[in-house]
Amino acid sequence: MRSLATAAPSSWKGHIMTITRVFSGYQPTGRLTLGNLLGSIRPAVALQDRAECLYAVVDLHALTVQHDPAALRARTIEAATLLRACGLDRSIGYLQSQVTAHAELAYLLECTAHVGELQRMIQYKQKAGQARVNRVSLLTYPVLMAADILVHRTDLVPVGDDQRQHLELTRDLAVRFNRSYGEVFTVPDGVHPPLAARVMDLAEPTVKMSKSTTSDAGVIHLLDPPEQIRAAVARAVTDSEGQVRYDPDTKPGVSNLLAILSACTGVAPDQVAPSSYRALKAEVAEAVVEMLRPIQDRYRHLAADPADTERFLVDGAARAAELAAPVLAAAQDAIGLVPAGRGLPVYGGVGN
Ligand code: AQP
Repeated sequence: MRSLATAAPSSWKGHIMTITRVFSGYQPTGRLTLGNLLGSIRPAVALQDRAECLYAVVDLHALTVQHDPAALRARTIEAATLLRACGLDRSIGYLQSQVTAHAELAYLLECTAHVGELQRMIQYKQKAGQARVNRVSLLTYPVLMAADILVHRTDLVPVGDDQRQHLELTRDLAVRFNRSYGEVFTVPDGVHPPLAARVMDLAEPTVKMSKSTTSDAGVIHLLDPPEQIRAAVARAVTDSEGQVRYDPDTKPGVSNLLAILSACTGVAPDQVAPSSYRALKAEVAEAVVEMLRPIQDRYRHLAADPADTERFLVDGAARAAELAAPVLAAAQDAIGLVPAGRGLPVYGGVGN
């Protein structure tokens, strides 16, 4: 939460007002998963009544690895519709590429970031190691993510555990820019769910569940039919101990199932203790199927009227652009660019 008395766009100056602004982003690199829902979408939905919330399908981020343009477009539309179906319909929702201030601010922040700190990003090291040739954008995308957040003077970012390092970079860049050029950005905080902040892959419980994984065996997508969800949970890797207890270090598979069950039902992991792994899996499968049922119903309803989602996104992009413009202008001004359309000020001269 912040007072906007000093850092406000010029149209707000003079009004002391306090608001909390929330931003979250979802990459259309694949189909949204249970991890995305529990780690970020649900916390973002819960914040809608207490804050001014924005979210974007961050389509530019999906260009950082090899991609198929037609599939990207289809995934983008699916994600935008599905996020509404999950309950993010009282937020300002839009497609990142339609609000150009994100990419414009990213360049200014690239002029603030250091190559070494980007090379240290865990996700960069993981993804860069998988390909023979890497796109420059794979290295720089955490800066674009920082721009996504900072361009709205975001206070709170609902994110899963995997994004902690990127959020820390965002905070570092905001502080560095503010120190060097003057107070432009709000330094944001992360909001992490108490449970299931890192949902693990059911087939490989030491690795996070991911939408762009090469094998789908351990991934639950939000639009998977119930029988597919039941089969994925039934196949989930556990251990040979046979005891249902929560201990992520020594029992990652069972603890992951308990965390998912707990996040779905709201009951603490040590309070949900089915007698056997079989019973645990049955309970997890039903809890996930029941949680996803209304989302899937709503998705089908929304997908039948794409024009409605298009209107929602166009309105969202217009509002997001309006909110971003003064922040981008403040950053451009602070860093030393000559602002457009405000007349050329008389400078004292810089000598030879
Ligand atoms: N397994 C997860 N558990 C909890 N939260 C998760 N998130 C992602 N996976 C999990 C959170 O979902 C939000 C949106 O994620 P993203 O679209 O930015 O992509 P990501 O973090 O890189 O995760 P993915 O789904 O695995 O995408 P790919 O495969 O493209 O890397 C974020 O808040 C994230 O923390």
